[in-house]
Amino acid sequence: KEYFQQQAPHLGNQYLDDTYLLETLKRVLPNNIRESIEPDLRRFGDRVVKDILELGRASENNSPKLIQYDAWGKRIDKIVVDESWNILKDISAQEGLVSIGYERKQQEYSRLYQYLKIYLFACSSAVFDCPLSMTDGGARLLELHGSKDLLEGPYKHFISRDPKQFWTSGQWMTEKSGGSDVANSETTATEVLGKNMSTIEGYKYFTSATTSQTAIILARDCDSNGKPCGEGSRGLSAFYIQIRDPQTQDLNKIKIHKMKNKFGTKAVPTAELELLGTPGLRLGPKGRGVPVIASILNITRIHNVIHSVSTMRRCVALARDFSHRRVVFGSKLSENLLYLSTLAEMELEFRASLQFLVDVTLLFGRSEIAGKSSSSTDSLLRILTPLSKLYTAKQSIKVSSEGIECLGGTGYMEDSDMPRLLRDTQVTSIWEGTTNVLSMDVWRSIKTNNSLKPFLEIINQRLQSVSTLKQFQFSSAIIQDSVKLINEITKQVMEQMDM
Ligand code: MFK
Ligand code: FAD
Repeated sequence: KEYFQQQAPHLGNQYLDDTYLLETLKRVLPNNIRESIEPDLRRFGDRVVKDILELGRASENNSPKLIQYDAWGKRIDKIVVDESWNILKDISAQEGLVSIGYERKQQEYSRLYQYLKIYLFACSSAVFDCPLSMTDGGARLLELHGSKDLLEGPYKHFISRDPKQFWTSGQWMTEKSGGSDVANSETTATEVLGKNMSTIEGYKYFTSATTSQTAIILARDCDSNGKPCGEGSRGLSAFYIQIRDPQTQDLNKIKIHKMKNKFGTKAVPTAELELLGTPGLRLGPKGRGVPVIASILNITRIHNVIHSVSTMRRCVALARDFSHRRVVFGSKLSENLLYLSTLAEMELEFRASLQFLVDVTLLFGRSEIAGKSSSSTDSLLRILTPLSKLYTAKQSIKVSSEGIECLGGTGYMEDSDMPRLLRDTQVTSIWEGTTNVLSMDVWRSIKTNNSLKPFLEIINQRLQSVSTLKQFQFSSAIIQDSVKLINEITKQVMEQMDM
């Protein structure tokens, strides 16, 4: 007997099917730039649902393993990853997922081009965007604070398109004593007299992308007698370390104690490890580790937005396609108003978040190009980075949870792909600063970067332009009221803050 067979949802070209993205790009990109990058995005939009998706699934199904000892009892601390993970790294280099942002061929739009490719890649790649984000942040930090040697060496590796030359990099801040409040860090960096380097000792409690070649880390400066040079976060500096010897690939005075047993991001190697005198090169001034490493944080936070928005888009794509294939109570779900209202809510959250991502990326791109940047660009970028990260992370958790329900019971099954999307995005509200910590960062940006004024100006502008749209005429009175209210709040906050 032949039983009913439900058709599975199908993923089409992730660029061409993304109608809201296509509309948005028409709005924000000059024609010549859009036309020059479109063929690549179209090709990549297809690739991410073909070999890249298969490689991502293979990585997910074979999580990294730590082999601590060889057969003879020698400590080796080898992390074994699935071969597909290494291939994803090679593809990342060839596709220019870091380099596009540094070649800057599209000038102020280079970041948008780079981040659109990562947006397409993220949900197919088993979160390979995690090592890419930290490599991107590392490259920018070296561009800003690196010596000539670092710019000739690791920087070139980070931005290489040649898989044999391409290196990834980690960002190690979190210790057992605190991830949000790094002032409690116990890791020390002792200056080696007569040499422009320090030896680093300490225990790092979360280190993702541990198979990378390098890392940027925080450590407390000590003099040659081991006495700490400063207290709290003001005593911390940022250091560049080489995790492995480039020739032998042996760990560089590092012991890996444990692989983390995680709820999601299963393919990403995250470990607890100990530095036992690893040589480190200070980046930026002594005691300025937090503001120096913030140039990585502010980039990885944007990558977090990319991952969250990419997750929402993937869930909407799967649920929408399914709605055309599933029949309930005599008609397709795509004709069912109640189901459509659920999809519409998901789509709305996705669109708002995509707008956030495009806004913050355009500002970031502009901020890097001399002559295009301005103090209001920088202030706006400073406030929108934590705000977009905290908002989109929470929304992606909500949307991916809804995505599971949209596919019914099968959505709850591992091989439907939906549980992985939820698990992987659950961490976006924790790593790179939790929601509460980022709320405080929004406040910090208001106090120290004068970001409230340009932020409210842009909200006002947006509300004004919405109120002139024909289809929103009915609500223009409400919009005018909102503008008045925002102006009133701004005035009060400015007065209270003496600004
Ligand atoms: C898939 C895509 C995503 C991939 C993710 C990759 C894997 C995950 C990797 C990680 O999770 S890495 C660890 C991430 N850890 C964090 O995000 C730490 C969260 N905690 C904070 O952000 C705290 O707010 C902070 C550590 C910054 C608090 O440090 P302090 O030193 O107690 O704060 P303080 O005194 O307010 O700031 C010190 C200086 O840094 C100030 O400058 P000044 O000394 O000149 O006044 C601040 O203005 C500056 N600063 C702080 N945050 C900044 C910043 N500057 C620019 N941007 C920021 N975001
Ligand atoms: P805590 O800082 O102890 O926070 C606990 C709770 O307190 C949170 O809910 C937080 O929001 C809240 N809280 C803290 N301060 C305040 C406050 N002032 N007001 C109100 N509430 C507050 N770190 C790295 O350095 N490198 C990595 O590669 C890395 N990879 C990671 C990978 C994964 C999968 C995970 C889960 C974490 C990773 N982390 C990494 C660590 C991550 O950045 C930290 O877990 C995060 O910053 C939170 O720090 P914590 O775990 O110490 O929690």
